[in-house]
Amino acid sequence: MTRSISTGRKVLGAALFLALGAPLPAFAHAILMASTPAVNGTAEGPDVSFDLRFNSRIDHKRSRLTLTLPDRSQQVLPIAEDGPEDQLTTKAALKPGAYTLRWQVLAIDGHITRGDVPFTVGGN
Ligand SMILES: [Cu+2]
Repeated sequence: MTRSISTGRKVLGAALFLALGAPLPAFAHAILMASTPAVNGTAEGPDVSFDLRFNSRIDHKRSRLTLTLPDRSQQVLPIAEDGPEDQLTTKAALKPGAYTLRWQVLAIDGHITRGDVPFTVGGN
């Protein structure tokens, strides 16, 4: 009774690379954390300052702020390039009425996100 059992089993060293302590992936795409004017908020005209703060660094040059005016026309607002890395700031002279600021930003992870900030400029 011959029992041949092949034990030619090579145990290859399993290389487990446990990335303990490695940094977590950078924050996902940018999310709006706070804004001035606030969503559905009111701003005092005519000189309105905008400040949108995100949860991560964003590319100022590849981000865009588009304002929809009360007459539905649109206007691209220049983004200040010297602002904080996680904020977009700009200014505009606005008449009283209902506006929507559409933001589109490129986060450092390469993802583009967008959203709207409707607001009202108060009359006087
Ligand atoms: Cu992302």
